[in-house]
This record gives sequence, C-alpha cells and structure tokens, in this order.
Amino acid sequence: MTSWLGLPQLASQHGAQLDQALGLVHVLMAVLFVGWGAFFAYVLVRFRRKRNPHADSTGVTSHTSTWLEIGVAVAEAILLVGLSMPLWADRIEHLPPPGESTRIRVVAEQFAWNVHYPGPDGLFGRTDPKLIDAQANPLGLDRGDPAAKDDVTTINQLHLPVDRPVLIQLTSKDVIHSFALQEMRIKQDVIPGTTIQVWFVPKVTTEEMRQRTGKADFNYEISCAQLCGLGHYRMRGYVTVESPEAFRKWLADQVAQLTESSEESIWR
Ligand SMILES: [Cu+2]
Repeated sequence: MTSWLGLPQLASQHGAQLDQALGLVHVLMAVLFVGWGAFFAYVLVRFRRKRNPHADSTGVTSHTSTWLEIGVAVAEAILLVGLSMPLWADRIEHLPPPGESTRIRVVAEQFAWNVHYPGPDGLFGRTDPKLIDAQANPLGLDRGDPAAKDDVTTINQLHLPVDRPVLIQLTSKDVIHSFALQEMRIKQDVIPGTTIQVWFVPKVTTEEMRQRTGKADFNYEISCAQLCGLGHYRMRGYVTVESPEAFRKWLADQVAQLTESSEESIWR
C-alpha cells in the first residue's frame, strides 16, 4: 500500500504499521497542500482590487473557513492521538522480556559500531573506560570479570536470529550518533553518558532478502544518521539476519575463538 513512498524493503514486525502511519501523513499533507493552494488562488481572484475598490472593514461574514480549519485540526489530532501516540507508546512501554530476546550492547564511536554480546551466560561483563584500547579493546571489557569471560565483541558486525525480538542497548563514547537500520524501520539517536534501548523483531533473513531483491550481494546495513564528524560517511556496519541455528553456530564459533586466543596467551 505504501510502495508509492519509495521506502526501503521492509524486514521487521512493527515496520508495516509505521509505514502505514507515514503513508497517511503524506496523504493528509498532499490534501492540505492542494487545498490551501486552491484556497489561496480563490482568495486572490475573489478579493481582487477591480471587484473591491474600497477596503471593507467588516471582512468575511461566512464561517466556512473556520469550519475548514477545525476539520484540518481534527484530522491532525486523529493522526497524532489515534495513530502516532499509541504506536510510539507500544514501542517504548512494551519492551520484550529480556529472557526471550537477543540482547546486545552497541557502543558508538567516531567512526565505528562496537558490538557486545553477553555470551552463553547471558550476562554482560564489566566494562571500564580505563581499559579502553582503541585497537585491542575498544569496549574496555574487563576479561578478568567472570561474566566477561564468554562475552563476544565485534566491530561493525551484527548477527541476529530471525523471528526473535532483538533488544539493543545503545550508548556512545564521544559524540551524538544515530543508529539506523533502514529495513527494520529503526532509528535512534545515540547519546554519550546515556543508555537508550531499542527493540524490533527481524522477519526476513539476509538470504531471503537477497532472493526478494534479486541482489546476490545484498546486506542489511547499520548507518549513522547523524553527521558526527569527518569520517561520518564511513561509519557503516553490517547486519546478518539468519536462522536461529546459524546464529547459535556463529556465536559458538566466536566463543570458541575466545578460548583459543586465551590459551595462546598462556603460552606466550
Ligand atoms: Cu556517527
């Protein structure tokens, strides 16, 4: 229904509702644009100087325009109170239970997305700004913390299982960024010093989307939607939406790599 808007492909559960609201707002704005334009043209002709040589201090006595304005205000109120506000309330008041979600922390920085998975134990390990090393440990994760031992971190790579709610905690190390997943209809400013949660349910795997779009190299992208500095243009990440089995395998492989590298460090 909203294909005429030229939106990106849709891949999340809540997205259709959002697109519908966006479509309705566009329709109302188009009606207003044409309506007020026509009204302006009418007024130019109706009150032209030739027909009204002298200014009339009484003005218009008909109340048609008042009723028109009330009608427009009511339509806008319906869109706002009846559609947009419930939609937004549903987003922020009914977060999925953490136990039934894929939980991830994403820490933005100039100019990358640092991704932090809690690992098999489901607990995010302690982080400390003092431990931050731009190359080796951009999240400042304390591997000495038992909860951190199995934590998986990536840079610009987000893996998500399909059909399961994803709960992401967003924060930033430096300036304001904006976490945008176009196909998931997710866009959230990322503010330093604050953690903001976003959630969505991915419904289409990367593979399915490749078939749907006919593009064999299609990838979901994380883009930064706030101009955040000179390297803003390259602040791009990739999202792989996959089957639960493929996701579990990917996570297990990452955890296995962790133990390998810690064994290596013993021998060093
Ligand atoms: Cu940015």
